Amino acid sequence: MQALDAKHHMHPFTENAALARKGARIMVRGEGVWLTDSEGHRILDGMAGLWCTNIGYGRKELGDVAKRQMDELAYYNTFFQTSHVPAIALAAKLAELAPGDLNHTFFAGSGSEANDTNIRAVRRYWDIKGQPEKRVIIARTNGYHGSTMGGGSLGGMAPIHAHGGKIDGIVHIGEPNWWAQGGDMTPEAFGLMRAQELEAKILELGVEKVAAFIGEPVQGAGGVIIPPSTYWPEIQRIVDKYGILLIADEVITGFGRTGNWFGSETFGIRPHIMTIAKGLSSGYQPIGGSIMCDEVAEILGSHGDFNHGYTYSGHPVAAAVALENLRIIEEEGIIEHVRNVAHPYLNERWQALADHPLVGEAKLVGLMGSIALTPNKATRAKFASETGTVGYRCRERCFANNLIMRHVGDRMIIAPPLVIRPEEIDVLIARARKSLDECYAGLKDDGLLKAA
Ligand code: PXG
Repeated sequence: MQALDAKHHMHPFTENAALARKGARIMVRGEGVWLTDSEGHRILDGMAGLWCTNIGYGRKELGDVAKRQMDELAYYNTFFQTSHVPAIALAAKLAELAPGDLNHTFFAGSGSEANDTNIRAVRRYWDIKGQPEKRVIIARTNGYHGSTMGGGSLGGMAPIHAHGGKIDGIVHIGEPNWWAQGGDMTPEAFGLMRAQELEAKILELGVEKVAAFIGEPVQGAGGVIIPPSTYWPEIQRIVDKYGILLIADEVITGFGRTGNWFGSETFGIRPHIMTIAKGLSSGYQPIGGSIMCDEVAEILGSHGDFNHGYTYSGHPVAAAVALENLRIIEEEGIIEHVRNVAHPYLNERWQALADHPLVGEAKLVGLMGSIALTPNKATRAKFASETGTVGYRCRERCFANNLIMRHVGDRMIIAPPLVIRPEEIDVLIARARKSLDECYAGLKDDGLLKAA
């Protein structure tokens, strides 16, 4: 299988030639928070796949629902004035779950597609309102919004822009990453300063040019950057003051990840549009969407066709599976489990990792967490080695110890399935600590414990 994979399968965000020499790790089974690979290792998945298997692996109900739906109506579209039961029921359920007047969902097949919908939607919204020059979307460096040309352009990741460029009318302001960028400021002062970059950018461009601001409540792929408490209230104040649209990209933070249905609730954000995917179906089917508030949906729906849509918008099997996933989250009290059991239990142990010589800060919101690796905690120093060298070495130790914990640069990140139990958290922490110890010893041996 490894040879065939190397020969025929192109992996995302991967140097395929290098992977071909090494051989991919092949996953064959999943159960709860556990994966089994082709060599029989039992691996604790500290990343819920790619931040998506919120209810854990192996829930048979979802397969049963998928089979029933395929037997009954495997596919139909939602173009040309038709609809079907799963898409209707899911849209209605999302209106019930989403805060405020976020009552209308435009479905997509993924988070990237949903963000492409958002670009077209916010520009079309201002067109209809007679302000077609309001086209610019302000986003953030090191944000992640997908890898289609639209999603990748909204994202603030230079290596993605370097491959194929970016679409016009999207500009970036700084991220609220106090650990790496806050210098001598307090986190609160730094959070305020970063948020105020939005106001400065609006004034620089002219408010008549600005359509929307987009941000993840907590940057996920950027390294689980939990913003200082001052950040989102100030962003909300600025968005309200200038009357631009606010898009909360909830692809990772939605469906219980932060201890509420949506990260917007955890951080007190009132978006006009929320991007959703991943935990919507717990990854059992590819589905995403944009949940829009009453006013945006009404404007888009009242001036001729909105010229946008995907073959699989509201796919019946994906929608039916997503509904079953939401039923499980709700009826089994999975969000209450995050809030009352898993978060408090993990938080105590996660924060205790900060006593490790390699760990600066250790932070957790709900069940998404990060630790900053550093050669000097007091100064929050970076390593002298190229950024990511130490993180990669730590990730390799985690893999060797059958724990999936990722690295982003020299930060380690986790986002386990929301159903993780205390005894599984003990295993996660024990393996993380062992991996940190081994990484530390290796860095010492190789003379890499130096600050930049
Ligand atoms: N928005 C956010 C906030 C995301 O995290 C997307 C949009 C795009 O979703 P799709 O379904 O098109 O992938 C994401 C996806 C990583 C990683 O390395 C993160 C994502 C995807 C792939 C890798 O952490 N997030």
